[in-house]
Parts: sequence; structure tokens; C-alpha cells
Amino acid sequence: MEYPFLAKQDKMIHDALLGEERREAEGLELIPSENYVSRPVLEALGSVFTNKYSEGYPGKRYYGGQTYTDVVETLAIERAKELFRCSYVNVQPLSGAPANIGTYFALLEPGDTVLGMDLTHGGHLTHGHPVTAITKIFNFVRYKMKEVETGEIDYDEMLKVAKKEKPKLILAGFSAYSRELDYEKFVAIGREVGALVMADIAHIAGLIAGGVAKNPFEAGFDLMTTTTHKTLRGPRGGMIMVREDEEIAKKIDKTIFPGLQGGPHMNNIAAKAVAFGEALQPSFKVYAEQILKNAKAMERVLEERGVRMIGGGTSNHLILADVFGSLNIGGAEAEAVLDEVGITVNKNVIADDIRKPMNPSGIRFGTPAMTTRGFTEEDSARVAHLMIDAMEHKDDAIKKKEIHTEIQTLAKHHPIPETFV
Ligand code: DSN
Repeated sequence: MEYPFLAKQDKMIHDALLGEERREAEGLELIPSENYVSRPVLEALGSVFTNKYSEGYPGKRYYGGQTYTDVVETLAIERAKELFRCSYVNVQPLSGAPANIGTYFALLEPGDTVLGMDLTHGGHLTHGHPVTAITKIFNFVRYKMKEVETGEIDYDEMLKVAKKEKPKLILAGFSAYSRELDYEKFVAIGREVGALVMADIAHIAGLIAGGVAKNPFEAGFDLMTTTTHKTLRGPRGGMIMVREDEEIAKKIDKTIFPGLQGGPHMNNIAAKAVAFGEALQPSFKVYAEQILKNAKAMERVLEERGVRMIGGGTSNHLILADVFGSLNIGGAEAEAVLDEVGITVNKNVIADDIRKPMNPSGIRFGTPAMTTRGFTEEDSARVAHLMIDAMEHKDDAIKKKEIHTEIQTLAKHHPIPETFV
């Protein structure tokens, strides 16, 4: 892309921007929480909406001049309601962590208990990891997988813990878990112990919107949070959705503003509206289906070549591979070797990992970004082979060079699209 004003005024930032464009185009992005947005989304993000303060909500703002901000925020809300089939949406959270923290402050009192998935079993920092500040205020308890080899959650244990700890909120959701959750069981446990049930769908929002993963609202979940920039393929940001309870929705709105945030980032909200418009198109369903097919194609290769996957494989967009156990390479080294050949993944802890988070046993990777680029199952299988080859030949510079060349060719044949509809 051309950035004539930036080029003239600030060469250092312009050079970095072109460098990042090149990096994204020439390499393969396999971090499962990343994606490529369309040019229309980028145009809305880089628009004059960034100039405007809009504290409040559409029709109820604290500052004047809201004719057009009200239009874009209302469109974002209405499109999100249609996508996720719910009654209330707040599109102002700046990202996933503020969305989750907002729900805790809206629904809980200090000292209340939240039941969420253990981080090393796939959960997320904001679901109450001890390093996070919210654990000073709320009490977080955990559930885990029963069977690491199948990924099945231990719902009996979850019920036992819920009865003992009496959580006010039960969280379903993850950032490194590759199977579907049994949402009906979460709701049953929540109802039994009198807890609200919330799904953090950040990773799978695009799969739900595309109709290829179950929608927790259909099982009776009370609310959901998400980021908007992962499988959903929008700008960086967060969102909170409430199935039907107006009182919960009012509490959420009050907590996000004025409780936690100031002026919403209206350029981001405009870009969210554009992305949600894209997700409502039939082409988005095709993309969502292909994400799953590509992940399955990669799973088959790992299985064939004896690489252990946590959960035994994948039912969504991501794979968590125990590379230390299978290929005798630490997660950090695997990440670096793959980077050398033009593939970006992230090192990741595996269930009850004996190694440290900065050099864990696993790597996490997924198919959303490569699917956006038009990769087929055949391409995805080839990428999986190349990844394993690179890790197996981590000390062979010539082999790595060959792999890098093939990755660059694959990337060249699949340019990042400018539009999706
Ligand atoms: N950083 C995100 C991810 O990669 O899953 C979650 O916060």
C-alpha cells in the first residue's frame, strides 16, 4: 500500500510499516489468534472517527457532534446482535481483557468466586491466573481436562468444585484448547449452583458467526465476551453480548462506561461494524468451514508423523502440539526455527507442563489467517509437513533454506486479499 503523507513526514515509521507489510505478505501467519483484515476495515480504522470523543451510548452522549458516531455504533450493535443472535451488545470494550474485567465488575462483588478453566489446560490469563490484578479482588477457582489425550473436560469435578466453592460466575472459554465444550453441561451446573454462565468466545467467534461451531446462547448461556480480531476477522477490540436479560445488559453498559473506560475508540467501532457486515455475508460461512477443513488437514499430517496433540487433535481452528515430547525440541526453539523458515507460531504451555512458560513443551498454531489467504487442505497439509521437517532438521541450514524458499513460494501464490465480499 502507499502512504504518501507518512512517507514524506516520518521515514522511520513509514519504513517500519512497509517492513511489517512485507513480513505479513512473505511469511505464513499461523498464530491462531491472528488474521488479516480487509481494506474496508483498514479504511474505517484509519478514518476521522479517531478524532471524536463519544462518551456514553448512541442517543445518550456527553458531548455534542455525534450524528455519525451514533450511526456507526448502532450499526455495529445491530450487526453483532444478528450475528450472535442475542438481545444486547456493548461494542465499546477496548479489547478482550477489558471486556472480561468489565463483566466481573458488573456482575460480582469483591471476594465473589469465579470458576474458570486452568491456564495450562487451555484457559486464559483473564480467567483468573494468579499473575493478573483481578485476582486481588475476586476469587478464582479452576476446572481442568479429565483426559488430556481426548480433551474431555472433567464435568463431574466441575460440578463438585462448583458445589463446594459456590461461584457466582462460571466461565467457558479458552485460548489454547482445540475441542468443543459441552455448553449444556455448563448451563446445567450453573443453574444447579445458582451461578451465571458466561462464554469467552474470543478464539471461536468467527466459527460461531460462520455457523460451524455451536453458539453458547443456544444452550442458555447468560452472556458472552469476545475479541473482534481473531477468527471474526475484524479490528483489534472487544465486545460483550447478553442473551436476553436487560438488567445484566444495563449493568454491563454502566460498568464499561463510566465504570472502567472513557471515550470509546470510534474508529475501531466503525471498523467493527464493517467487519460484522462482512461476517454476515455468505462468503464468511465458506471461510469458516475452510478454517476447520484446513485444521483437520494439518491434524492428519501430525497424526501420521507421530506428533502428539493435546486433546488428541482438533475440532476447531487450532492445534496445540507437544513438540518437546514428540520431536525433542522445546517450544521456544521450535518457534525460533519456524520463524527462520517464514512460519509464525507461538510457544505454548501444555497441560500441567513441567517446563517453564518462556520455554514450554508446546507450540500453538492454527488456520484462520492462512484460510483468509485462500489456502486449501492440500496447501495446509504441505505446511504441516514443512513445519515438522524444519523442526526435525533444526540444525541443517541447507534444509531450512529449502523449506524457507518453498514457504515463500506458497505465500506468493496466496496473496493477502483486499476484500472478502
Ligand atoms: N493473546 C491472545 C491469544 O493469542 O490467544 C489471547 O489473549
